[in-house]
Amino acid sequence: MAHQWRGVIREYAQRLPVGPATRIISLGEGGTPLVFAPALSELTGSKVYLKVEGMNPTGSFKDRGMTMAITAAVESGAEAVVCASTGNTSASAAAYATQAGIKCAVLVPDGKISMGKLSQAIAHGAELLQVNGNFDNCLDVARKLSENYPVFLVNSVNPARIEGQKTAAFEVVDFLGDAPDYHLLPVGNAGNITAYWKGYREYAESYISATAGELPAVSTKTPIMWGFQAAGSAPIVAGHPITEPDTIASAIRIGNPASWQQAETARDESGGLIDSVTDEEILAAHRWLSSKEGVFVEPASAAGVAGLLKHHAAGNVPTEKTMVITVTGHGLKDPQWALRTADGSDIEPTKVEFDVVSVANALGLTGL
Ligand code: AN7
Repeated sequence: MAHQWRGVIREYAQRLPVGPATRIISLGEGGTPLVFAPALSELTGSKVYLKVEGMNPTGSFKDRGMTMAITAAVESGAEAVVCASTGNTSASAAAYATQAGIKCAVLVPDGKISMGKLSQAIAHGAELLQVNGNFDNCLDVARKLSENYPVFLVNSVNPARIEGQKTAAFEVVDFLGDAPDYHLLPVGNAGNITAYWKGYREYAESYISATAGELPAVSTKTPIMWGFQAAGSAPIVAGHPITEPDTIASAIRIGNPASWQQAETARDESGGLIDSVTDEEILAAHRWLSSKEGVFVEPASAAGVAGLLKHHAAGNVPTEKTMVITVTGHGLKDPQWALRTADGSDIEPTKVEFDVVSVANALGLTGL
């Protein structure tokens, strides 16, 4: 008999700050596929898996954190939430706030978020404001709004978000039987790398649960964390904030990450790295995923794969290891990038008449 996944809070209740009386707001997030990537595995000689986070209810990993953040908002009696967003956080906040029956305001950089994400926030009835500024400006205003007005902040500076997002690391270990040797992912505001590192550490150590007492370690080790920023928006790599971040990967166009320090901790404690990948490398990885692995992602989501390809070319990727790469959001969020060739020209689908000979000719088939 089929069993429905119950969402990350119910699946991992013992390891999350919830109790028996908590009203859980969930859309069934998490439980996403860990897909073996044959072409990347063949290239590197390691076993490479993709954690396909586009399979979450609103199409990105943000839902794992949002189920916790909106649950916490409701628990605190909030009637409205606010977030700044490059798009995915706003789509997720709007959906979960709708289920909770509370208001949602989102601040997005004007003209800099994809149509798919904009449509989601609007479809769910969020109060959407396009701010004349970038994401970092939006986050600054959202924080001040939550400090001075009756609105609850659901950006990843809210610890509830990190708690929910750490469940992705639990799933990886639960599916593989142990932690992977390496974990690669995109870095924007740096909440996700913070959350994965927290999850991996909690699974490798005995864990004191609020509801269940001491829980034994689940994994024997933690992975080496490799995070990748877009080259035009790579403050952690540069060592200073970027005032005018730029990249085609709009989801990670962030110049001053809120969890900067925690990302460096994850890097340093795991013996890993945070590096940058160019827009060309991101688009090549995006194309690799769709054309060789069968996985369609939005450009920012391909940054981890771009990082693997870059470091493989430089001879830095070991063989015979287990590697997990998080691909963070669905390709349908921002589909325009698929309709372009590597040299930037538009791809036009072939048009044919409705007869079998025209179709066979267009496909280059000869008769039996
Ligand atoms: C597809 O939605 O910051 O390093 O406001 O949408 O945890 O910020 C999105 C970030 C990677 C970076 N991939 O994750 C937002 C937002 C996708 C994303 C990231 C984002 P973090």
